[in-house]
Amino acid sequence: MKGLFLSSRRIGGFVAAALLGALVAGSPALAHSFLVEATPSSKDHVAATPKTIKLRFGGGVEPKYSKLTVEGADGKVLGEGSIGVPDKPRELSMDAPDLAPGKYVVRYRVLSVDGHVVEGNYEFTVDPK
Ligand SMILES: [Cu+2]
Repeated sequence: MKGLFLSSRRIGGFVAAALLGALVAGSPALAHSFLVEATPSSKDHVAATPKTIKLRFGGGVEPKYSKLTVEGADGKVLGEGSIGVPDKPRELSMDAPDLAPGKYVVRYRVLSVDGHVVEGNYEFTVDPK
């Protein structure tokens, strides 16, 4: 997932560089705030609805311009939010909606402090009781 994103970014960068020349080729790419940890995390099975969904990124993110959503397996948005922690600029969380047993998708679209938007999604499962 991460590797795929990186390589598509690289291809995108290559195309842009071809179009715009050295201007784009010289832009820094290392500081993107990629997702490094999440609770619940990808492919997790949890026994009950988590109180919060928390994501930690590799760099600072701007809560005001970021969004986390939880979707059901049918793609319906069940909850969203973007709560930042002042002394933890790499973390974002949201209050989780009440979730029946089933599969859910956490989707994130965040603005990292270097100005780039990073987006992705992963699945977790609430197990039946
Ligand atoms: Cu970046």
